[in-house]
Amino acid sequence: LLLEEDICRGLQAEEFIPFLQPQLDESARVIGAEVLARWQHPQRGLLGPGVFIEVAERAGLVEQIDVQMLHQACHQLALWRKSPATASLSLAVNLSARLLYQPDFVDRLLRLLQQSGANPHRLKLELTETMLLDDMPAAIACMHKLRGHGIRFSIDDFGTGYSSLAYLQKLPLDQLKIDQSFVRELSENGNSLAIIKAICALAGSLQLEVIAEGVETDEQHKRLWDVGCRHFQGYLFGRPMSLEKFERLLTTAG
Ligand code: G
Ligand code: G
Ligand code: MN
Ligand code: NA
Repeated sequence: LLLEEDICRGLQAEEFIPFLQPQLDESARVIGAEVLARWQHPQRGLLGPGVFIEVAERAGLVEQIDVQMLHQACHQLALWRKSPATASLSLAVNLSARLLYQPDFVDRLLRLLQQSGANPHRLKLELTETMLLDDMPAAIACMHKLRGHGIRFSIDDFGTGYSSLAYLQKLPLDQLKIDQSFVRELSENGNSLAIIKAICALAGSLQLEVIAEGVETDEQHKRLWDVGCRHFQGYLFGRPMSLEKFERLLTTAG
């Protein structure tokens, strides 16, 4: 209860901020970042989602965290849009099912994009398979509307849910995100490589982009490359970092 109340207070005080983890393309250029929430707690310091996401979910507060991340992401995209050096950067925001299924979510997000001046084509939403299966028809309708405005969709933690692959035909998707558990076992376990290979082949034939997360070593990077993966995220390229640090990385990597 205490943590719940503290999250409420933190939301009011706007203590939740986005950290950005770089995402790279085939030529190792930074093409954007995943937004990962952090809580700048006045007493406890900087807290990661491990401390608050589950409690926030149970308390029905995670939607508000997501909304605050969306606001800050759109604000940042609008600023980046003004300079040719940053105008093509995209941001991927994690969404909880609860937010996606709010009846006014589509209108609210479209209004946010319009008011912030962000380019909708630079916003990606990360959803999980299990969340989409809760109410597939609603998810499809929502995604079609947003995609009509240029917003893109990625399936997070792909391959870890208990879902069938049938939904891949039905959902308007842009990207599959290979779960880091497969990447982690890449060097030890032949099965992980086979699974990643299959995901890349599947994505290729469905004309979806693939990104691997949790890439920590050159060897993992190379193996992913060899099976056709061309987008990467992981400690090898950068940890989740403050906006200031991310922008410094852009200028030094530029
Ligand atoms: O950085 P990492 O520890 O940063 O994130 C841990 C988990 O928290 C991940 O599964 C990530 O998807 C989730 N997460 C991080 N930020 C957000 C957010 O803004 N909204 C939601 N719903 N989940 C988030
Ligand atoms: O949204 P999602 O569940 O995919 O969140 C990604 C999580 O993975 C975050 O907690 C992030 O900090 C973490 N992460 C990102 N890159 C790496 C990595 O290279 N290695 C490990 N172990 N964790 C990572
Ligand atoms: Mn994610
Ligand atoms: Na993930």
